[in-house]
Amino acid sequence: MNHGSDPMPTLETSTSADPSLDPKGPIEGVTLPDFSAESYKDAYSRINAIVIEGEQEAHDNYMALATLLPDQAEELGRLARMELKHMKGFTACGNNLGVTADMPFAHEFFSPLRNNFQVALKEGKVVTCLLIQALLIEAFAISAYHIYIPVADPFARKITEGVVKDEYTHLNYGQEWLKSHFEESRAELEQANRENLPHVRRMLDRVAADASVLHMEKEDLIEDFLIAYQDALTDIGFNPREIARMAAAALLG
Ligand code: PL3
Ligand code: FE2
Ligand code: FE2
Repeated sequence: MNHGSDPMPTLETSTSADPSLDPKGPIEGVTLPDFSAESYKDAYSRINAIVIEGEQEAHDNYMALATLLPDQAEELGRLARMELKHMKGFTACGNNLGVTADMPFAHEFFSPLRNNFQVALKEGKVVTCLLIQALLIEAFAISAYHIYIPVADPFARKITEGVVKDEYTHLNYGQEWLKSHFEESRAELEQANRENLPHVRRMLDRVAADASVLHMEKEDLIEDFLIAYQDALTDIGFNPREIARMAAAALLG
């Protein structure tokens, strides 16, 4: 990955609680795209829509989880509200660039994970719902936002830096719940991983060409996603061999 620490001229100087984000602005080896190019705006119309739709669905998913975990309703409601704030932030990013988000594309993009979440919800499968939303979708968001920050326009960069900190608290929420129910959740987690990780891989494949127009490389997205996801699985209680087997599901799907 290309997170260097060269003291280049700065875009802005906000510091971040996340040490993997370089607060010094442009990084050696990173060239910023032309944010006003038609090709940039075209790719952004789909990526921006994916992010807006993802944040909206994250809101809906936490509200749905609250019906399965009524004693957690207050905390889940708090997470859901953060997602709406993220959605508004990313809507502003599109408006700022004069881009119209392609929402029908994004709605279809999320349909495999949305459908699997809805089926699990109807069956009362909390563990599967948490794996899909709090682990897979949040890890996907964290990787995307990390890789986006160094190549974002200054307005979007500021917003994304704030959002990514929140996403860690969402990943952590799922992690803590699953950790404290590990033995009884293990089999369902493995099954849900097998059924959903291949969808994440296909989502990454589908977004790669547009992401590259934004100067985000697929290899970096995959690397960052796997780091966040594997860290979460380790914390929950899986051993390295089990995690390797779970990650391999992405190749088989
Ligand atoms: C959870 O809180 C939100 C889920 C959102 C999913 C985001 C997936 C993003 C994939 C595209 C990467 C580009 C990021 C650019 C940001 C404008
Ligand atoms: Fe979010
Ligand atoms: Fe989130």
